[in-house]
Amino acid sequence: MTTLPLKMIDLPYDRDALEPHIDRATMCYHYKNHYWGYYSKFVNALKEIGIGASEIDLEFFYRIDDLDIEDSYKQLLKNNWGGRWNHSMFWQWMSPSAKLGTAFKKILENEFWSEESFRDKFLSAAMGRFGSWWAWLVKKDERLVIYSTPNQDNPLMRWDFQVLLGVDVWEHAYYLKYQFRRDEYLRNWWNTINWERVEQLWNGYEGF
Ligand code: MN3
Repeated sequence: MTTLPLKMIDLPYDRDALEPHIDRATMCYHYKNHYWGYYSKFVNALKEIGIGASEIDLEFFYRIDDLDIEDSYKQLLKNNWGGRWNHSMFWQWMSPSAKLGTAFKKILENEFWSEESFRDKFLSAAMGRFGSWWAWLVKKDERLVIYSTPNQDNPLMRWDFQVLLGVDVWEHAYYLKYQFRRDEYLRNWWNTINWERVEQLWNGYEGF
């Protein structure tokens, strides 16, 4: 069992490094308040129910339902494990500099015909739910599939797929700068995608 470090990851760039697409104020709030909130609630819930950090691995999701605890604790663990994992990955799915490399561009074109058509499909999944959610690109049987999941859920909770890319479509991810203009946020976020990380994940990289 590979245990996951029970800590917040540092932002791999400065708070203003993704300007003008993601502004400094949003980055500060998102990281310090929201990410911290998921992390601390998860850690506190573990303490309250007496689960040690050494028992936390990627399969922990699947075991939550079998734990001998109250249902409200199960939901609390899922929400905050999800929030913590999703955001830990999200910070690394953005970069001030990474570009789509030739190798992964070919893989995208194989599945979606062109980078533009992939972008349109991914962004329409990211636009298309009610409430708060995430949109995902996953690797399933050597192919690329787009999903979205509500709340802080993610594909790991239901399927054993390699998650390659995800975008936070909660209002807190864009409201300070974009207000209700979710589509503008998503189109600008597109310019921040860390394709290098996406390609590493496609190639089997596991980790934070
Ligand atoms: Mn968020």
